[in-house]
Amino acid sequence: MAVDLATSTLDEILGKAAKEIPLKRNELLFLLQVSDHKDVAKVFKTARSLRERYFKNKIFTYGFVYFSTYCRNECAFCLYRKSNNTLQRYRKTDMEIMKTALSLVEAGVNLIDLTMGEDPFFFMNQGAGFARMVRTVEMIKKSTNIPIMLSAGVVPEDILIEFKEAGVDWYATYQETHNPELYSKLRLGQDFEERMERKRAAKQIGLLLEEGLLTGVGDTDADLVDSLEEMRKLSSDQVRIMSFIPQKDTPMQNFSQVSRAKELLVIAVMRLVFPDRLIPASLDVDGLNGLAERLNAGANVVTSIIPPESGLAGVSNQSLDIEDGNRTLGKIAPILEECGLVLASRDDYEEWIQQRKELFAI
Ligand code: SAM
Ligand code: MD0
Ligand code: SF4
Repeated sequence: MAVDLATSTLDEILGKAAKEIPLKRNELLFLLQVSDHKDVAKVFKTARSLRERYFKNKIFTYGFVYFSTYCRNECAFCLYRKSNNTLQRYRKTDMEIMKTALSLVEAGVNLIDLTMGEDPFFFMNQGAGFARMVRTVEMIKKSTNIPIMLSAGVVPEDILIEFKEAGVDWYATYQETHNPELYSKLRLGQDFEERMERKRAAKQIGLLLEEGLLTGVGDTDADLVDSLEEMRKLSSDQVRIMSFIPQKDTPMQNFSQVSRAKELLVIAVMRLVFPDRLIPASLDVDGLNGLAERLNAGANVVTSIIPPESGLAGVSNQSLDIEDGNRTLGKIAPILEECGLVLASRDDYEEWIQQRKELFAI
C-alpha cells in the first residue's frame, strides 16, 4: 500500500539521519513534503534526539541590538527598505549601544547580535563611518568579554578584519535564497555573488558564519534543498530559516501569510543535516508564542531577545512582544522548562564557539 511505503521510506530516512549518514537530495525533498501530523512529529523527534546528542538539554540565548534602522537598500520584503518613508528611523549613539549591550549581558544572554540596515552613515567613504562602531565593539568586548555577532550587511572586507580584531566573533549575512533569480526579486539591485563572496571571506578571516533563509517568498522545496547544500559548502556555523511576514508599504505587502509548517519542517531538516550546528528559534517571527514549536522542531538558540524600554525595534516584527517585556530571559525560561530544556551558561556557549573556531583555525 502507498501509505505503508511512505511510512517505511520515512522511517528509513530518519534511521539514516539518526546514524548521521548524509541524506540524498531526493530524501531531503521527501522530508520537505511530509505533512501528516504523526509523520511530522517523527521528524521533529529525530531532530530533537540529534540536538540532545550534541547539546544535551541546553539552549543558547542571543541579545539583539538593532542599532540603526537606516538602510541604503531596497529589499522587497523588508520594512526598513530605503524608499519606505512612512517609517520613523533611528540611529543609536555609541553610549546607547553600550548601555543596551551591557544590560543584556547582565541579564545573562550568551551573545550580543549587533544589527543594522546598510546605513549610509557607516558605509560612506569605503566604510570609514564604521570607525566609531569598531571602538564601541572593542569597549563592549573589553568590559564584558561577551561573544559578539555583527549583522550589518555586506561590510567591506578590510572593515570586517578590523571588527574581528576588535572582538567580533560572528558575521551574519543572510542570502534568503540561493536561487539567483528569486534573489534578484527579493534583494533588489544587490549582487548575489558579492554577498556570497563576503561570507567566504569572513570565514577565511576566522569569523564564525551565520547563513539564513526566508520562506514564503516564492521559494520551492528544490530551492530549499539547494540552500542546504550551499550552507554546507559555506561551512556555516549557524543556519536559520524565518517565515516571511508581509510588511505594510512594501512591494510584498500583499503576499499571503504562510503557515509556519514549512519553517518548522526546515528547522528540523536543518538539524538532521547539521546536527552539531546552531539553529535559531527567532522571537522576531511569532514572539514568545512561537518559541515552543520552534524548539520542539530542533532549534537550539533563542534569538532576538530585546530589553523592554530600550526603544529598539525587531526586524520582521517591528514591535511585537518588546515593550511588554516578552522578549526577556525571564519569560523564556518557563517555556524552556516546559520543553524539558534549560538555559545554557556563558561557559557552555564559549566552549562551543571555541571548539568550532579550532576546527577552522588556520
Ligand atoms: N541589513 C542587514 C542585512 O540585510 O543583511 C542586516 C539585517 S538582517 C538581520 C535582516 C534580516 O531579517 C533579513 O536578512 C531577513 O532574513 C529578515 N527579514 C527582514 N524582513 C523580513 C520580513 N518581512 N519577514 C521575515 N524576515 C525578514
Ligand atoms: C533575529 N531579529 O535573530 C534577529 C535578526 C540578525 N542577525 C538577526 C533577524 O531574529
Ligand atoms: Fe536593508 Fe537589511 Fe532590510 Fe535589506 S533586509 S532593506 S539590507 S535592513
